[in-house]
Amino acid sequence: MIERTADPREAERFIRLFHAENPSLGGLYARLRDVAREIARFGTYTHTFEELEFGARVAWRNSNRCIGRLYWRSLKVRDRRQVRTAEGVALECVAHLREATGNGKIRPTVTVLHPDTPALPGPRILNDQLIRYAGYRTRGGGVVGDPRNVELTEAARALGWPGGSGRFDVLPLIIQPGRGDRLLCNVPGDAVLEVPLVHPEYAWFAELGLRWHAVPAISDMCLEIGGVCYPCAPFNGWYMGTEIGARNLADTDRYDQLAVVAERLGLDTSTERSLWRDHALVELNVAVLHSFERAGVTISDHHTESRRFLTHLSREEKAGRVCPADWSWIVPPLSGSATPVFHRYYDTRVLTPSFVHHR
Ligand code: HEM
Ligand code: NRG
Repeated sequence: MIERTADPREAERFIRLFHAENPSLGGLYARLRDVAREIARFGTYTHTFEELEFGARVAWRNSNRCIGRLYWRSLKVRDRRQVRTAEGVALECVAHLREATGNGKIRPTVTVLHPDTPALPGPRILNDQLIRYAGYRTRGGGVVGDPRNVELTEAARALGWPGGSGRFDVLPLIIQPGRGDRLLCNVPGDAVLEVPLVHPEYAWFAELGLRWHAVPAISDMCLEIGGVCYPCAPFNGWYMGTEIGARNLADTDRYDQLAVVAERLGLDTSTERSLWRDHALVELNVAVLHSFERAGVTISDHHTESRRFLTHLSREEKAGRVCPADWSWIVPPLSGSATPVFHRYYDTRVLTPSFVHHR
């Protein structure tokens, strides 16, 4: 739902959940009464910081597509609910990146900006992540950069971004405030940590000129807590290597590097049966993990992250909860069957609080 008024039943369900999981708090009935009154008068209500923090953490816990949920309790919640101007949102996004990136030891973080209210929608970020590489259409019908971001690049240009010509040009943020015009904001270079990709054995790999940013920060999902919608709540964890090595740099509709890598490896690309794609995928993924580690940037491999996820599942079961998951997203895109998450099914329930795609 994209209601700007808070559904009182959702609010009650959330407040009950918060108190059920934090039994030492007390005061459930007084809080339920206050929330009901607030909604009746204003059409919405304000979460306490503790409710917000719990709600955001549980939204991560409820992310069916996320393999990285073991550390859901340690999510750092930056409460910036008073911020609603485009300039304010831009500053907070940059501050978020700086804090979450640290010196490479990445901290899972969410920044919560102004919610939707009956009076006014909250601000929104048009970029699907805080850091995205431009994709420029060429005359020949190809793309320089990330083909996934061609539309976003064109939207930035239409708003006056001069653009560049590189394969890894960081796009500006496009911020839509609740009222008024969109704002274009360049992300300062020192807020964007990047890792140049090298291979532990093949010196030529560096010549491919590949790189990736350290922090995946999803910025276009709505954080829904107890009937309140926070449309601007960018969050990040760290990368699992396959996201970069098996998808972003490998997919044919992304950077499409498998043939390039296979050729440099001297593989026989004239027949599928040489499994040149598979071989190139592995070397590309080795390079990603090696390069991040060498740069001191947090990253995990899919075997470790799969094991952690199963630990998370059993912890959740012990806590008496179901841990819903979407097999098609949880299983890594490389060596799926060599990871333990492949060999079972999951509960597919959809729970709230949650991060949802409204766009
Ligand atoms: C999806 C890993 C932290 C929420 C994913 C995916 C991976 C992943 C591999 C699938 C992405 C894809 O296939 O494109 C991790 C790792 C983390 C982490 C290694 C390290 C700490 C977080 C945090 C949050 C989160 C902190 C929220 C607070 C989500 C959500 C999705 C997702 C909502 C689905 C995104 C979508 O629908 O496009 N995660 N994650 N994750 N993760 Fe995590
Ligand atoms: N596959 C996307 C990122 C999706 C979310 N992945 C995470 N999230 N690791 C990509 O940019 O490759 N996170 O919050 O850590």
